[in-house]
Amino acid sequence: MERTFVMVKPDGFKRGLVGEIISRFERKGLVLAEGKVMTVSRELAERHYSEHREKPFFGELVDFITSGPVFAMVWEGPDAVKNARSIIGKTNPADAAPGTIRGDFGLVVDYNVVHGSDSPESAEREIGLFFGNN
Ligand code: RTP
Ligand code: MG
Repeated sequence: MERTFVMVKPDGFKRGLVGEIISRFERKGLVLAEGKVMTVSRELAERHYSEHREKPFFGELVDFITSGPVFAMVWEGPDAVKNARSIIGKTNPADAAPGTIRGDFGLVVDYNVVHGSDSPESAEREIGLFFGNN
């Protein structure tokens, strides 16, 4: 059994996509373990995205993720990280297949609706950041 961290980003929250997104993970068979509405502080955003600190888009990414409420979740199941990433789709919605969340609901990379951890190690780190180490 594995855990992953998933977050509906401010664009997805504002558009009322939280229920649709939860439903897609549930239909796949993953199990919701934690979920909460929150606003991400700049400090948390910078820690969450620390791997991207040197990228040209880092400032805009932090501005965006702190711009409004998000819905943070922990999902559990076999290969939870990989299964969640395949439900979410490729980073740029223009490359994401129809049937994925980004393929169905996104247009541009800056507003790609949802985040999913990229490895079991990242998942545990991100769950710790957003939900504490329980
Ligand atoms: P995420 O972390 O949000 O689940 O997305 P990801 O793994 O598919 O993509 P990652 O490389 O980790 O990038 C994190 C987020 O940064 C924004 N981004 N913008 N302007 C750009 O070229 C660019 N590249 C990435 C996206 O919002 C991406 O989700
Ligand atoms: Mg990532």
